[in-house]
This record gives sequence, C-alpha cells and structure tokens, in this order.
Amino acid sequence: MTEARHTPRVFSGIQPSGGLTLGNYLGAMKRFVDMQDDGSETLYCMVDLHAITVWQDPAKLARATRELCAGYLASGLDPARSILFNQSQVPEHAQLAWIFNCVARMGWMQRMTQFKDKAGKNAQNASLGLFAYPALMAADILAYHATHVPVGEDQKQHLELTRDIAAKFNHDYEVDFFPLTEPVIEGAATRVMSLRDGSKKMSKSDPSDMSRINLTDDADTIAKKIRKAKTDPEPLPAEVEELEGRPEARNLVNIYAALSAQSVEQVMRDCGGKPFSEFKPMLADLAVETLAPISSEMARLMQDEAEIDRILAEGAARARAIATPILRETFKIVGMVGA
Ligand code: AQP
Repeated sequence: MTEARHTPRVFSGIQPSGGLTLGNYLGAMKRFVDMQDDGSETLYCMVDLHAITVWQDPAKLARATRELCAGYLASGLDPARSILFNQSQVPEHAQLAWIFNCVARMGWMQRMTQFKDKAGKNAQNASLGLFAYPALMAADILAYHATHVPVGEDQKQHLELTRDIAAKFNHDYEVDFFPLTEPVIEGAATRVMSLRDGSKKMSKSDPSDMSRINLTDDADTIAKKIRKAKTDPEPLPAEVEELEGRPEARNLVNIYAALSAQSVEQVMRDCGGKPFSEFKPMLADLAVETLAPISSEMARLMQDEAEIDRILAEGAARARAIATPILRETFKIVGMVGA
C-alpha cells in the first residue's frame, strides 16, 4: 500500500465559455472567496480545456479567460493567497485525465446527466471531449489531491464520479493514493434558476440573455431583467413551505436570501405577503448593490491584460509545483518507465 496523507486543500474551476452569471457568482465564486478567507490552501482554475468541449471562437475564448480571471479578482480572490491559473497551462491535468480515461467505465460516463443535457438529441455529433469531460474534471481535482471542492448543485454527480475514479484507481493498483474528495455545496443559492423558466438552471450559454444576470450587466439592465423575470400572479407567501410548486417565486427568494446573507425563512418573515411589484425592485436594488462594484472592478482590471496574464503565469507555475510530483507518483504506480 502507498501511504498518503491528505492535508486539506480546496480546488474548483469555472469554464470561460461566456460571460459570468449570477449563478456562477452565488453558486461558486462567492463560496471560493469564503473558503480562501477560511485560511484553506485554495486553487481556482479557469478551465479552458473544458470550455472547448463545445465550440469556442478562439478570440472570444481568450477574452473570456481573462475576464474570468478579472471576475475572480474582483470578487475578492487574492493571488497572494489563492493560486489562480488557466488549465491549459498545467499539462498535468490532461496527462492525468488520460490515466483516468482508462480507469473510468463507459457505463459511468453514460449516466452523466450534464452530457445528456448538453449533447441534446444529437449525441452522436457531440465531441468525444464532452463525453470524457468528467474524467478531466476528476484529474483537475486529483492532480492536487484536493480534499474539498466548492461547486453548485449541478456538479454533484461529477463529484461523485471523481470519488468513484479515485476509489477504483486506489483499488485496482492496491494503493491509498488519491483522496475521496468532498463536494462543498452550501448556501441558499446552490442552484440559481433561469429568470425565464424556473425549471432550468441559469446558464451562461442559454440563448436568451434575459434568462440570466451577467456580472457585467449595468444597473438598468439588471433592474429590467428582474422586472421582466417570470413569476406567478400571487403575492409572496409567509411560509417557506408555501413556495412549493412556485419555482420562479422560490428562485427569486433564494437569490434574495443569498445576496443578503439571510436564510430563506428570514426573507419570508420580512417579505411574506408582498406582491412582486414591491419585491422585485427590492431584489433589483440588492443585486445592483452587490454586482456593481464587481463589474466596475472587472472593467478596470481588463484594461491591463498583461497584468492578468502575469497573474495566470505565476499561478500556473505554483500549480505545477504541486501537480508534477503527484503525476510522477501516479505514473510510477501505473508502471510507467522513467517516471
Ligand atoms: N445557475 C447556477 N446556480 C448555482 N451554481 C451554478 N454554477 C453554474 N451555474 C450555476 C456553478 O458555477 C461553477 C462553474 O460552472 P461552469 O461555468 O464551469 O459550468 P456550468 O455549470 O455548465 O455553468 P454554465 O453557466 O451552465 O456554463 P455553460 O453554459 O457554459 O455550460 C460550478 O461550480 C457550477 O456548479
């Protein structure tokens, strides 16, 4: 048995596949900052290799990667305390992913609901990369022996697969090498829904811009999107249970709770009985108050792309210093000569 001690380490990533949404902010980035401020060792990645599992215009991908880095910084991540880098600059991710492609089973991948959602009706035409996405995600995490991964609810199944891959590798090679990583899915907004359809996740690649709030939206746009958000004709109820069967109302209440750092129960106590004509402007004010400083800081940071590139290069070097020995040890376990 290879002995391994796993010190607490946090890893997470976001795809530079478009502009950042309020869903990314509440489900992921805000949590990233909390975990950095808890004093954990934290690595946060711009997962550009994941982004190209669906077509990305090269110039837009480069801009979205820098903008994502600016979004991380503007939300409160500090490159002196967190390692910030883009995935393609740390080749160990792709190398370890190949090993995991040989560990994971086809049947496991075929059960992934995100593949089914993203491939849609024409799965035969989806890229092989989209199918293998969860093995690369497992490699992102396990290349650092990360023990905790803050994510939104939609990534739960991929995290379970990461644990299955780690367990199968450890079992097949009779080692205790990879940790069984814990997902950290917390807060009132682990699944922010589309503003147009309470049954669909708010997503940066949704064709309708009105379905999401982008971190770069100005105050008027945010207010307009919330004003036009789909709701039902009833006022807000006084009890949380009464939100059952009202997905759009529930979504707006969850967003309000997450933005104001209150529980859903507290929000219901304060806002129960209010019509949406009253609640929506309150929510819009809160969203603008939170997002305006982030969006203006992002715009300022984007003026200096060289500085962003410098932060990413420095982050990649620090990430490699952790991942290289882990990959080398993996190769040795597998029996690769020269490792
Ligand atoms: N609506 C959401 N609510 C809560 N969390 C969310 N996340 C994304 N959308 C929501 C979380 O953000 C992190 C990064 O996600 P990602 O961009 O890498 O991939 P995704 O989940 O596929 O996000 P999108 O916006 O839907 O991207 P596209 O449209 O490109 O596929 C993850 O932790 C995710 O849970």
